[in-house]
Amino acid sequence: MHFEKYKALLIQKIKTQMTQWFESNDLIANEEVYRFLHSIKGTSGTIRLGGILQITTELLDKIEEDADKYWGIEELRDFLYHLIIICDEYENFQELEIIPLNTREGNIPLIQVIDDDVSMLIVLKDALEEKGWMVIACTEPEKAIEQYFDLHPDCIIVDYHLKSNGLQLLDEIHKLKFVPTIMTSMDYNREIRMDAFRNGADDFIQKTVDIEEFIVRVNRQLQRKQIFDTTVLLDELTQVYNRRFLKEIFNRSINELERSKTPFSIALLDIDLFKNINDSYGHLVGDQVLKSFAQYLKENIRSSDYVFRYGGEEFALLFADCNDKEAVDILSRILKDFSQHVFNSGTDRFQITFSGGVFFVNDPHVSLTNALKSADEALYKAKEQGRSRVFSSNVMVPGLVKHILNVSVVDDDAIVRTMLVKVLQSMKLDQNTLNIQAFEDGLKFFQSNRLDDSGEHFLILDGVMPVMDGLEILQKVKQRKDKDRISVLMLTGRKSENDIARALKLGADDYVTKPFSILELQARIQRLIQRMS
Ligand code: GH3
Ligand code: MG
Repeated sequence: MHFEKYKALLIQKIKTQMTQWFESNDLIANEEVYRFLHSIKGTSGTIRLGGILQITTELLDKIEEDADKYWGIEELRDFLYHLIIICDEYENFQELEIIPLNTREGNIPLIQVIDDDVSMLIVLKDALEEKGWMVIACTEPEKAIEQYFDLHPDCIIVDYHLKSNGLQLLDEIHKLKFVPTIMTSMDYNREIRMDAFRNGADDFIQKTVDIEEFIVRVNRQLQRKQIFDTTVLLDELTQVYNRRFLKEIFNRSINELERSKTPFSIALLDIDLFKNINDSYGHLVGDQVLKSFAQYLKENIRSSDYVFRYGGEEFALLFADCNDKEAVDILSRILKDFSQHVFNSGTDRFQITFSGGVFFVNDPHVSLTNALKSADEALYKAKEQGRSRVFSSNVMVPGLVKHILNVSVVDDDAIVRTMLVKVLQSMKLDQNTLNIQAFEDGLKFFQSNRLDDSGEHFLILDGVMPVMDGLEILQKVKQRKDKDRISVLMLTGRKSENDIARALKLGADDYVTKPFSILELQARIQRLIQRMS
C-alpha cells in the first residue's frame, strides 16, 4: 500500500494545528498538547513516518497526560521545534533527492555568478550549491562589482554577453587581484575566446554547459585559489602582509612574550566612509587609496613593527615591545599626518581619515582571536564616537561593545517564521549580537519602523505573501537613502524564475529557493552575516 496521500494529510494536520496554536494569543492546555501528540504518534507509526513517530514518542515521554499545566506560545514552540523541522523537511523533500552536504564547517568557497540570462543563472547556482559551495548570483553589473568588493569571492563566473559587456566587468574586477575567473558564452569563436583570455579570464566555457564538466573546471579554479591563498604572504593590491601571515607573526610575538617578557600591541584600523570614495570616484580610485594608505603605514612605523591587510579596507598592525598607550600615540600621529594628504581624481580633490582600536598583549595566554576582538571593540567605539580617532580597548570594560545586527524575518507562514527565528537564535557569531524579529507581512514590517533601529539590517523576505509581498518590500527598501546598510535574502519558489529575475534586478543580495533545507539555509545565513560584518 502507498501511504503518500496519508503522509501528506498527516503533515498538513500537524501544520494546521501548530499554526493555530502559534497564531492564537491564548495559553494552551497541556491536555490538548498531549492528545495531539498522542494522535500523531499513532498515525505516523501506521503510515511509516518513522522520524515523526520517533519525535512524538520522545516528546510524549517528556510530558504527563494529566499535568495541570498551560503552555505559553514561546515555550510550546521550543518544545515542538523538532517536530516543526521534520514536518518541513518531509513536506519539501519527498520528491527531492537528499544531497549530502559537503563539509560545511571551515572555509566554504564562495563563487560569484554574473549572468543576465536568469534561467542559466539558476541552473548554474543550483549545480554549484549541490556541491556544497556558496553562490552569490547576480544579473546586474553594478551590483556585481559592489558584491565583489564586499564579499571577496574565491571564483567568478561571468557571461561574455552580459549587458554592458562582460569583458569590461572582468577588466574592472580583475585589476591587481588574484581571483580565478571563468567566462561563459553562447559563442565559441576564436576571436571571443582570445578576447576573454586577453582580459584575464582563466577559463572559457561554452554554453550550453555540460554541468559535470563545468563543476570539475570550477573545482580546479578553486583549488588554484586555495594554493595561492596558503602560499602567498603578501596582499597583492597593497603589498603589505596578508591576514594569514598575521597568525604567524602573532604566534612569534607570543613566544617572545613568554621567553623574554616583551609585550606587544595589536591594532585594527578601518578607513572612514570608504564606501563613499568608491561610490564617488570608482573602485579603481578606491584601490589607489588603499595602496597609498598601506604604503604610508609601512613608511611610518619602526622596522620591528608589521602592517597587514586584514580585510577590504581594514588593516592590522603589530607593534613590538610597545604598550597600548604608546601605540595609540603613534597611530594618532599617523592619523593626523595622513588625513592632511590630498588625493586627486580628475578635478576632484579629497582627503581621508581612519579609525583605530588597539589592544595591549601582555599575557601569553591571549589568543589572536581574542586580541583582535578586543581591538575591534575599541575600533567600533571609535567609529561610534565620530570616527577619525584611535582608542585602546584596555581602558574599556571588555565585552561591553558588541556589533548589533538587526535580522528581520518577513513570512506569512507561521511555521517557516518559527523555524527561521529558531535557526537564527541558535547561531553563534563571533562579533555580532543578533537582534531578531519576525513579521507576518510587509505592512506590519514597515508599520513597526523596524528599519529605524540603528546599525546594519539583514532581511529575510518571503517572495509570496498575501499582504505586500517580498518583492514590494525589497523595492521599497532599495528606494531608501540608507539602502546600503540593508542586505536582503529572498525566499522564492523553485519555479518562479520571473520572481528571481525581479528580485535580483531590484537589488536582492541573495536568494534561496523554497523548499530549502534548514541546515543549508543556516549555513548560508551564517556565512552572509559573517561576511557582512
Ligand atoms: P565606516 O566609516 O563605518 O567604516 O564606513 P565605510 O564606508 O568605510 O564602511 P563599509 O563597511 O560600509 O564599506 C567598506 C567598503 O569598502 C565596501 C567595499 O565595497 C569596499 N571595499 C572592500 N574591499 C575593497 C577593495 O579591495 N577595493 C575597493 N576599491 N573597495 C573595497
Ligand atoms: Mg570603513
